[in-house]
Amino acid sequence: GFENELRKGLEEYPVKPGEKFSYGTAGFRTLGDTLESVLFKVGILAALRSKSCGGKTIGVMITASHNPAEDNGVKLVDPRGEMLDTSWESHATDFANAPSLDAFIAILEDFIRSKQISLGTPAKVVYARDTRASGPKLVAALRKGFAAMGAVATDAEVTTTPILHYLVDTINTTTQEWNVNNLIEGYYLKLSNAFKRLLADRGTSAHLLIDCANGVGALAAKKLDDFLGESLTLKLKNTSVESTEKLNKDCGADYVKVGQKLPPSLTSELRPGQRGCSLDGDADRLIYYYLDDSGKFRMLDGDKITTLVASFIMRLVKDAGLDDAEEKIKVGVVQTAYANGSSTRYLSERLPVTCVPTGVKHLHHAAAERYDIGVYFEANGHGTVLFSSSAQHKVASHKPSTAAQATALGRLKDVINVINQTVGDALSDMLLVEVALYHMAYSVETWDKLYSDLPNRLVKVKVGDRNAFVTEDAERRLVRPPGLQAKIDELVRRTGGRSFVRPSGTEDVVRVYAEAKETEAAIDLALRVAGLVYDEAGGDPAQRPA
Ligand code: G16
Repeated sequence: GFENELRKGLEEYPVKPGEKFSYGTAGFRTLGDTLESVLFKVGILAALRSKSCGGKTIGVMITASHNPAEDNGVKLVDPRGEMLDTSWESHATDFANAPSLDAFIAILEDFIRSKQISLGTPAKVVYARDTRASGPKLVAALRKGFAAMGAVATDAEVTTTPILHYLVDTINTTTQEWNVNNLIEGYYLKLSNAFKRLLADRGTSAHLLIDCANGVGALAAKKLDDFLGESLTLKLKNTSVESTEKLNKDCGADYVKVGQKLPPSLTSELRPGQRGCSLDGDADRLIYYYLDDSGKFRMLDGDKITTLVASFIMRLVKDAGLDDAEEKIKVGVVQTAYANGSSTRYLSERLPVTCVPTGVKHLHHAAAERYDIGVYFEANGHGTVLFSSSAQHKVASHKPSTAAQATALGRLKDVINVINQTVGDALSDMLLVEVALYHMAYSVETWDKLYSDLPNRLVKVKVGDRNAFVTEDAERRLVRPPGLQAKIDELVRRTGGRSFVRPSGTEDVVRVYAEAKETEAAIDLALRVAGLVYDEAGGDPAQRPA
């Protein structure tokens, strides 16, 4: 039976000649129309992952996040809501690239043996997709993979990536009877109830403009708005989810972060001093901004969010009396090489800071390993806060000795509930920012002025083979191609500033980042380094970055 199902699936979803897939920073990601064969096999892999985790529920999210509308992707979510164990990634790649039924069965058998997976264990999965047009077809292929393995599958339909991560964690920990709609409602209740308590004494309701990137975040933000009542009034823009071609088009968190500018659709919406924010296509990234007195656009990215959130949490820990010798809770920050140098400097003077390679899984892991409370954000706005179980226990059992301590402790408990600890969650992060601003008594300008960003530039270089670029030291240095790093060092030495080069894990490009004291110098450095990369990769001189 099983082999027959596999045969049928592989006949229906063959790997086409020349196709090559790779499980990267955020799973498989490429043109949506090419992904059906991958989804069928991901269905099988997710079921095997569930079996190997003793029948725990595994998540599958179909999305290409901030990437263009015609792209799509898929990633697996492990039982506690975290990204798939990295030791399974190369197997996912092998599965996807198996060219024939025989090759696939050989890989499968070998894999099942090496991981000692007992096929008799039941498999459970929960899956969701974003609003992309290719989504339904990919879901159909995924379900056939589940069916071939006899997995019990729960459909969370069209929802955000962070909600899917939350669902996986909740399904695996709840002791109650559940259905997916109740669990999703529980998510909104958890966030909004804690938020309302934290802002109970604010009085006036604030307005917040949200650019929903014409994606699934629009649906979730609308729902959240209903739960928030008068505690916060959301003004939603770029909510055209039906026009699927508009997804991330001239809007969304990546557009704002990379272009360092306001989406044109918001220019007549945002008034000076008012704050707004952008979500990305699956609502796991968040970028804030405002217009200053002179009408100039000011961006508050993941680094600024880290700074605000870490300061707020450190203050609560201190005010609650949890930073004394006995119960000391250590708060720390995790960043990547993309973090603005000014943010790293500001933060390092106040708390421990760790730098890790790009990809939420790396930040999440470091935050969990190193700190009691780990605040992690990528500069692109993807991040959250992790509370270790010992920190959560200390918060739960701490006996405050003054009324002020009791208040701070109560707030800390609510803050934990506002946060989606499983993964970066734009809507949860947005509530957290609003809470932090209120309790720190910061205006958006005060927040912005905690430190000034160094001017910076991010450039993409299209090369023949991005895998020729290999990094070390948390992606801050290249080890291959040989000799290239020395040339970059020489440029940096001459112009000042900082620059690094790394292959993207989600797009077929090499990324170049540069920052310097002056904008001109940052742009110049980025372009010069991009030129070096281009020459090294032997590209067409006509397309050399300039
Ligand atoms: C994904 C990852 C992020 C990463 C980003 C860009 O984001 O989840 O951790 O920063 O890709 O990665 P790269 O530079 O390797 O292409 P998202 O929001 O697209 O899922």
